Amino acid sequence: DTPELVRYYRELEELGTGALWTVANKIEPWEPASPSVPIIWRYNDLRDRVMRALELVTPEQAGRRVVYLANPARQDVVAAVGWLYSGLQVMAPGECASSHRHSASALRFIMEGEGAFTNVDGHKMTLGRNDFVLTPNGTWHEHGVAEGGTPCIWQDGLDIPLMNALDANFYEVHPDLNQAVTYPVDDATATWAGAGLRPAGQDWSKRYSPLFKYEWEPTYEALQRYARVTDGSPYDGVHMDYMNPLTGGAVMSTIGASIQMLRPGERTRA
Ligand code: 1HN
Repeated sequence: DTPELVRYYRELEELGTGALWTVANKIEPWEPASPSVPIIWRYNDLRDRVMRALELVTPEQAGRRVVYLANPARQDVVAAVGWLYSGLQVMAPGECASSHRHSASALRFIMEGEGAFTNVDGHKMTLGRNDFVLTPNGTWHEHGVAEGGTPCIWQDGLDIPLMNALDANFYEVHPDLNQAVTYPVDDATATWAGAGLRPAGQDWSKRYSPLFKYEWEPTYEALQRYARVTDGSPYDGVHMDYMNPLTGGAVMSTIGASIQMLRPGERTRA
């Protein structure tokens, strides 16, 4: 840059402007460029630490006991990768968090424990190991573990960094703290998880899946059945998407979810 250009850039800066040609490659990369770095979080390393939060903080103190996954190259936001947040949450038997909603969409995968439940807009769902559950943007939700259960750990995934980047996130506590159960327990799965069937005349106009809970047994069975007739992807093994049964598309507009099965000895390509 010549002294004249440097002066010019300074003048522009003082006026709250800039010369596009100095930043064009940065703001319009030739290819998508992720600042996140690859990292493996091992459940074996994290599980005991997550459990320790049960003794260290009460739900009242913590709001929720979560150990979040921090991508080391993303110090600017709390993100596991890209614009997605993820964490491991633990709750003890008899605990129930207050109901709330936010513009971030959330999904959860139950890692372990018995007796977990969640209530999404009045649809209470019982949650077992390896179940997958949605709490889409704007839905009231609360989670807990039944008195007779065991400590439960689930992995949360939310599009919090994305919503924050859009200046669109908010968090609201339910006026009644806990919301009523207004439908029969597990009705969403009973209504929308039929094998290729949907209830006649039932409409759904929301932009997320009406099926909030994807149970593990039919999921594992679907993987095994598919594996009988396919070699699977050389990159991803037997790979299936959780879908909105009404559209065949992603479960929510900003976060999709898939399940992968690797068979014994299987090693996939990069
Ligand atoms: C949230 O609402 C949950 O509902 C979990 O359990 C993790 C992380 C950030 C903001 C909201 C939950 C969250 C969260």
